[in-house]
Amino acid sequence: MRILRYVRAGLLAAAVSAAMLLNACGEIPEQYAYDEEAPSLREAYADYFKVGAAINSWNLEDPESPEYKTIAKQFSVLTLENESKPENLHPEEDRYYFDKFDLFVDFCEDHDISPRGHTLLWHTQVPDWFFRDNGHDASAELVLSRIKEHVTTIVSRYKGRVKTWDVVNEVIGDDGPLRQSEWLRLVGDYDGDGDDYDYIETAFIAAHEADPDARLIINDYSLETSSSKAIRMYNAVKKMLDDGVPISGVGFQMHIGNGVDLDAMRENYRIISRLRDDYPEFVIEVTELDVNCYPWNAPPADVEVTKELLEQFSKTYTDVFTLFKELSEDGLLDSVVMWGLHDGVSWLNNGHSNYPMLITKELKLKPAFYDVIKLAE
Ligand code: 9MR
Repeated sequence: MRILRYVRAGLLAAAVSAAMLLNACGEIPEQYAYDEEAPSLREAYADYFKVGAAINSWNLEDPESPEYKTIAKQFSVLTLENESKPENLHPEEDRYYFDKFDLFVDFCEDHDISPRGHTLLWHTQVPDWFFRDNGHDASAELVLSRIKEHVTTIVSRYKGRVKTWDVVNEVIGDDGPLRQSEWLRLVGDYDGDGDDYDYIETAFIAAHEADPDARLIINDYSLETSSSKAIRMYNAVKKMLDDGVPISGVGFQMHIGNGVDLDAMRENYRIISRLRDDYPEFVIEVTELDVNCYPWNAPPADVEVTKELLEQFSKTYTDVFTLFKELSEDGLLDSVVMWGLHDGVSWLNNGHSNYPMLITKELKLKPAFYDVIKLAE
């Protein structure tokens, strides 16, 4: 036990001195993300794409707080991390709670930031009432009419103000074509046309009718690393587009590991971008980028911030931003959102502290932040 503690302390000391070394060389200034002289991601990437983060409404309450100032300075697009999901916006069938989302949209308008709506439908963070009728399974008709009412009410409230919606989240299967969810189980192939996309189609059609100018996204994870999942996404979207369903683009969540195979990733983006062959306006968005520095399936322990990790981390971020620039130059990508404001609030801190964002938990800029800024120049 004691030996382990000494090993951990030694590694921590090594990590700290690695960070100090960088500063002592004068390469990395000690800056906070909200400092006036600090570089701004939104400014650096203005010619390529909007850059943003997932935040929470409590970050927007005090204009003097470091979080508020960081958000206003660094970002041109924002997502609410949890407060615009079905369980929060629409927890009971006849009750909506819009106050947090209203505050968020007002803040965005005051700061020339694009608000994203995340997410109209998901298999998780969704209240059970959608699927039940007097203690029994709801019929397909009832589920579809509830989807229509839910989507119409929310999208029409923010018509012209929230220009992009994640209409459905994580509906593609990890093995089969679609995820097995309550939506799928209860609605199935309702129109009898041979596919099971009916609940997804209903959501997109309702969103489009409520705001014909809104960008409507189908959002999912692992598209960048699993070509079979990217192909399943391509097939589903192609079929729906051919059937006239108004899908504007695919969201790549991009919850990635520390170290990427850029060529393989580029190929997976190409699979989705082939939708442009028939639908020239089709877009891609990056919706939830973060870099998990913790190996999958390893037992909980804090990430050791070694020199090697720092270098790999910077390389991972610059690799993916290199790809984003290419996609932007091809006219495919105009929005990149990171999933969290700083390390301290990332969802990846479960049971151990992680190092996934470009900004530390003290709101200091990391070396990788400066590398990403340099890449834009
Ligand atoms: O970051 C969100 C976390 O606070 C919630 O507990 C979690 C609930 O499942 O959802 C997280 O956000 C998810 C996003 O909405 C969809 N893609 C995966 C994200 C990380 O889990």
